[in-house]
Amino acid sequence: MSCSLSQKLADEDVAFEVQSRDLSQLLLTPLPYGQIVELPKGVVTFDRYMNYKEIMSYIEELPSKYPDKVNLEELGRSNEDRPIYLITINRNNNSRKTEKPVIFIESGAHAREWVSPASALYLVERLLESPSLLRNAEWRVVPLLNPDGYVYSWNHDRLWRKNRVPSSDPQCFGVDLNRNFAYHWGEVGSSTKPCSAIYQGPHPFSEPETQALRDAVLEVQNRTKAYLSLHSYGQLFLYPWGYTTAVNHSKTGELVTMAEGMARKIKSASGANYTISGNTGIFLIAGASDDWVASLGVPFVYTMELRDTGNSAFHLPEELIASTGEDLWAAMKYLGRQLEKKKKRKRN
Ligand code: 0X9
Ligand code: ZN
Repeated sequence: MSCSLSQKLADEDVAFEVQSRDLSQLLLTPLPYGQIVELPKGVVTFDRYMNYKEIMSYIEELPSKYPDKVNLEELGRSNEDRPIYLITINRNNNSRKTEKPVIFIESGAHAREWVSPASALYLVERLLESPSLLRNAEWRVVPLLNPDGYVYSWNHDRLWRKNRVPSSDPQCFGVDLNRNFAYHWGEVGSSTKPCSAIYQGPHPFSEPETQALRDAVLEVQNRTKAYLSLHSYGQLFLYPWGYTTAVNHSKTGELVTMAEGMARKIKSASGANYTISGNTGIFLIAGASDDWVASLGVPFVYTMELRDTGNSAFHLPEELIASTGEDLWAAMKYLGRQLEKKKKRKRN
């Protein structure tokens, strides 16, 4: 964006967001994504972004590859009738009577943030290799909350954000799923206009995608100890409340300490800097999933904005997918172990 344009917008008091510092580069580079040689069934890669079909094929093969650890559930279907999956990872998954604490991961709410579902799948792979982290927790991962948007961002508009529901305006599609949750819905940082990128929807939980997530969260509400909403970009841990600066979350101290621990682990694993931020006003937004989950009483809730800090924005280079996955893995190992320690301390 040229200086004069951003100056003009600022002068006119028009809120704007820089989505790409060099749009021509992004749009003129022929996207290789239409022409990739598709992976064989059930195979995963973090060397490049996987298309929708590949992601589905990997997810759908998991239960037969790991029958004792993985349970796959279809939570519902998107507006365009694609499945919304929940992957549950546990030891001895066959006995579903487990009452272990749950760590819940939500990813892929925003279509263009491709590194979010990629990192969630990276985490799934790591968890399946790490039985010790499954001993005392059950991991629940919704890897692609917005499949319709993801497909649209591959085939039509790389920077698409919302789902693809038709609206009252025949020209405009999509609800911002992260504005559609029923906690202070429709307040700050969201729009009533269907053409806006942050359209909140006609009412809270109006979308099949958010309904599916709502029901999955409510099912394990009492035993969920941590919830992570994965987005990009910015390298941030954001904790509630995100809808206001007027109220502090009652557990702010603990939320910050845990986030500091996660950021420290990432720093020593990869050198990447993640900043911790509460309701500082950068992301004053109502109707996001994080606040709704925190309002249920889940103690450790974060939105994690993954890499980078703005150089490539939503089009994070493929070489950085695995490192971003490692960031998440380092953070989740720490979180999992801290929750174990807390539980032990409580018991003694
Ligand atoms: O705006 C969002 O939904 C998130 N940022 S993004 O750039 N990935 O779109 C931030 C959500 C943070 N949560 C709250 N403020 N409640
Ligand atoms: Zn996002």
